[in-house]
Amino acid sequence: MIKIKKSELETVAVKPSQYPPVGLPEIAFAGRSNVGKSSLLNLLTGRKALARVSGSPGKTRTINFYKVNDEFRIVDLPGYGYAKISKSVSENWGEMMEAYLSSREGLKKVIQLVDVRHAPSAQDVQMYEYLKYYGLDGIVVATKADKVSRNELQKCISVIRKTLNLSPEDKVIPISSLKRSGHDVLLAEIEKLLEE
Ligand SMILES: Nc1nc2c(ncn2[C@@H]2O[C@H](COP(=O)(O)OP(=O)(O)O)[C@@H](O)[C@H]2O)c(=O)[nH]1
Ligand SMILES: [Mg+2]
Repeated sequence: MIKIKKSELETVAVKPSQYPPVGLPEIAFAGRSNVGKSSLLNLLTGRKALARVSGSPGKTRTINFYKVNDEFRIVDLPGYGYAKISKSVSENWGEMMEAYLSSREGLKKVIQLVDVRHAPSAQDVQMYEYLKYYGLDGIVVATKADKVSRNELQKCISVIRKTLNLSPEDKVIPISSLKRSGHDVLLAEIEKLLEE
């Protein structure tokens, strides 16, 4: 299993000219604002405050590139689904995502995060369709797994599978950043991707 020994915020970008140089494989995280992307990043890297965890959703309007072990990058994509943003901001979000997802060299996979408790939203479904279109789909993380009981968990996962229209080979990995559980499964998947 990979051990994350070193991690740092390398670059904050809003357009391709600001991306870090290609050459390292990248794994990106996508999901609605407040779904738990920053918390998961901190859990994976074993750092309390590498990524800023926010009580008020919708703050991250940038693509954040984190360099891990000088070997690969985890890329925190801007969150979607925050109601209070203006039209120009959401258009800009679309352009930013398109620019990154459509042509980023070295991008191996986009891990989509959804809240375990709720059926994925229309925007989650749309995001996943988009990932499929680019061949970047296949791994979904169900966040905040501590919020449901063991019994409920399987039911929640099957709702996620149905709503996102997942294939049997697609993976749904429940993780709790609060209880610090499940991330080993994701790390093993990331390791596999990096070996490909
Ligand atoms: N109970 C619980 N809360 C979480 C978990 N992960 C994140 N949160 C909370 O959800 C909120 C949003 O988290 P954040 O990581 O900033 O989400 P982001 O907007 O997707 O980056 C914060 O209040 C976190 O403390 C989790 O695994 N369990
Ligand atoms: Mg965040």
